[in-house]
Amino acid sequence: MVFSHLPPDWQLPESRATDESLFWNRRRLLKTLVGAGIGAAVSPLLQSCQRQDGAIAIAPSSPAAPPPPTNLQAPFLGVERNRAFADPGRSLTEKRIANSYNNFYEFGGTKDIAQRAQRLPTDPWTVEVGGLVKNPRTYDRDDLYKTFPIEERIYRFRCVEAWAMVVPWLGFPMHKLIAAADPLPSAKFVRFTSYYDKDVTMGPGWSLGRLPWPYTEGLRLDEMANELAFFALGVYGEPLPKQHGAPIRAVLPWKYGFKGAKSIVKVEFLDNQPATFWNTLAANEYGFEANVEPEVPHPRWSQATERLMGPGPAIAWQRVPTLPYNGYGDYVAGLYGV
Ligand SMILES: Nc1nc2c(c(=O)[nH]1)N[C@H]1C(S)=C(S)[C@@H](COP(=O)(O)O)O[C@H]1N2
Ligand SMILES: [Mo]
Repeated sequence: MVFSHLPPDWQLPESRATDESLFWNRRRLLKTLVGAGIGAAVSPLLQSCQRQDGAIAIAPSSPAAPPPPTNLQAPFLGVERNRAFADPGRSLTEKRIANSYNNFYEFGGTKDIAQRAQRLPTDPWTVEVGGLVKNPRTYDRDDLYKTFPIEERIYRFRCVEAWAMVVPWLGFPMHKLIAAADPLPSAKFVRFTSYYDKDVTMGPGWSLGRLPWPYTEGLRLDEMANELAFFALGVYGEPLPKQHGAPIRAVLPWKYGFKGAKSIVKVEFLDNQPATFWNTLAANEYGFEANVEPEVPHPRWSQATERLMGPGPAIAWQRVPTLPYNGYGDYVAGLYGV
């Protein structure tokens, strides 16, 4: 079973080869385990744990340990972790896993786009903030780092494809940008637009040119103003690698991962709900709101549980229950009249 954002009629031969049971194929997994000196002991277990959907389930041997401190690098030296988001209740996903299992459809429909994404030209970079605001402004990369106070937050992350990670982001809450832009009373929504240049992002053999590029996403203004809504400039103590959406991407931990547009070039304040990439492609599969709701199945799979990456030396999946609003209901339920 392919848990892909792309509806079946969009699953071209290339993306059909992206089944995660192929990505995390047995050979690679065994190699990792052998490398860690535990292959021989674990391989019979793997056989018995190979799931029908191809995911490997290994029960965690111990409860989640508190996250280790992140190894901060320049320009993030001295940045503090926000205490409200220091304990996600699960172990941090290993950096090498989060950095190599990505969705970034501009660079292909597979999870292993990290190499290809290195083509993204991030220097110089500008983000144009405008629309219905009193203070339109174009920020370059330095401006982003200097204008907004940067903090670290560990957030749970839930893709609509039912996989999950726990990631330490570095950045600033979106309400800081709202304050700087000073929206007019008529502004009710925001639209984020990702970098797009088909000559750069679409490589040879990659032919999803018919998708509704550029990638756009949006929020209601009150959602954007919520404490959780975050712009990330870094991850795991370092500036965002290109595959994670360098140099700036949105992170909205109570919503499915696709709401978090990567490599943002434009932020526009609008009076109407904007059309968005996945919603335009398949409105019945990807709502505009896209809050994590375990009891509402995706038309092609259940959302009741998720495959959590790691922890431990092996690349492994644990199947864990999905929580309403991804566990962030205390922050956001009020936005939805609950
Ligand atoms: N521009 C752009 N942003 C994007 C995507 C994309 O394909 N293009 N994929 C989204 C999806 S589906 C997910 S799950 C997350 C993945 O983020 P990560 O690869 O950094 O974990 O990015 C989101 N942002
Ligand atoms: Mo996703």
